[in-house]
Amino acid sequence: MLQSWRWYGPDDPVLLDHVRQAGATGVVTALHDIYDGQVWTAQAISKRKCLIEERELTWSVVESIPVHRAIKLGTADASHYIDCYAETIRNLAAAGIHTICYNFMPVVDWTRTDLRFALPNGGLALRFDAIDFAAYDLHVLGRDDAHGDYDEDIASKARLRVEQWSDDTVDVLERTIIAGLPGSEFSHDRDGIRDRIADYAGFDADRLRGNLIAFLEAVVPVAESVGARLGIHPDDPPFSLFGLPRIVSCADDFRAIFSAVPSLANGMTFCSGSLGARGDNDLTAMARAFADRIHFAHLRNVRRQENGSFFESDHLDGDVDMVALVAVLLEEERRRKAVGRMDWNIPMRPDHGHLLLDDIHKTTNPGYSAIGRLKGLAELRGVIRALEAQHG
Ligand code: DNO
Repeated sequence: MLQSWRWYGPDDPVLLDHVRQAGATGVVTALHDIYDGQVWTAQAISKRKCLIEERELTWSVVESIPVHRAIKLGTADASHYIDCYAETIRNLAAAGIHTICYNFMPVVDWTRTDLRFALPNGGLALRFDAIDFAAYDLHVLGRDDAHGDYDEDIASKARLRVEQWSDDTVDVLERTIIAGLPGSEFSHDRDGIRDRIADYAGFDADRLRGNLIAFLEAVVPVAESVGARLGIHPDDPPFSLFGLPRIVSCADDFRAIFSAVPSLANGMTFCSGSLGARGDNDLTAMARAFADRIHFAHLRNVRRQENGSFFESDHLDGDVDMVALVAVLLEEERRRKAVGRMDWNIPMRPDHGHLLLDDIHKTTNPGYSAIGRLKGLAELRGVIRALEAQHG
């Protein structure tokens, strides 16, 4: 596997020199300052690529080219933004960058409620608490119709929860949920998110899926023609938030996406932490079923808790059978090599890491501190080495 590392660009407190020390050779990055659907020009791409290559690293994956909300909503200007997207794919491919991760989550990208959840060993992890989320949605945001989206048990726990909150608690939680975690395409305030949610009035999963398929029908042929591969990232968490449809959460969702646009350029980012937050997702089976379309892997673990809550556990310990998953990915690499696929070396990155040691007191991007990921990568590398050794 191609060992990679997410880097947020020149402002990332974790430097490319640190990436080298971690032993990764691939860099996963994006032009994060271009988030409004504009074309990434050849010059801007080349500037970023040079920074990476100066450190003797390779820009292995783009994470992400944001999909403009006009495309998700299917508004009249969608085709303009689809053209821009296609142009960006062409420009990246011309620079030799062929693997592109993106998501199709409405309004919010990845979402947590707690960025400093204390682990028994003193480290800190990211966590999603379903009751905190419901309490925020029902009682702070006060979203219209929210009551219809929670069962009575969750709603009554949420009612008790909100009574215990101070103004500060609400402030921190609100920022955590809606201000956008690193790499998110969106940052909202309370009124802003109400408006964005209202944009989706009358949307169900089929309508959102229809817009995803229209997007793929336009951009997948472009990707295929320039040798690029698109890997859709699963919803994180893989269930509805704010009553909005999520359509990339389980095996059936992926099947629908792939059968609508069968080209292998229409693939997935296999994010074990996102998919693993749902007990009914069998990750090993999903990796086997979609192996030939896995263009990128995010390797991370989760421990599921009551009511749909979860926290990010150690990379090898949690509800995801990481060893079994890596074994499927390595088997797929051998299969690709045997059939002569050029993209046999699947890029992976240690996804997220705990706050550990000195990092606890530093300012880092949540989930993307150096030491926690260093540990994660080292553990995963050990698994890869040991499994590879079994095959000579
Ligand atoms: C979080 C990331 C996501 C991911 C996007 C892909 O850590 O995995 O922000 O980059 O959803 O578009």
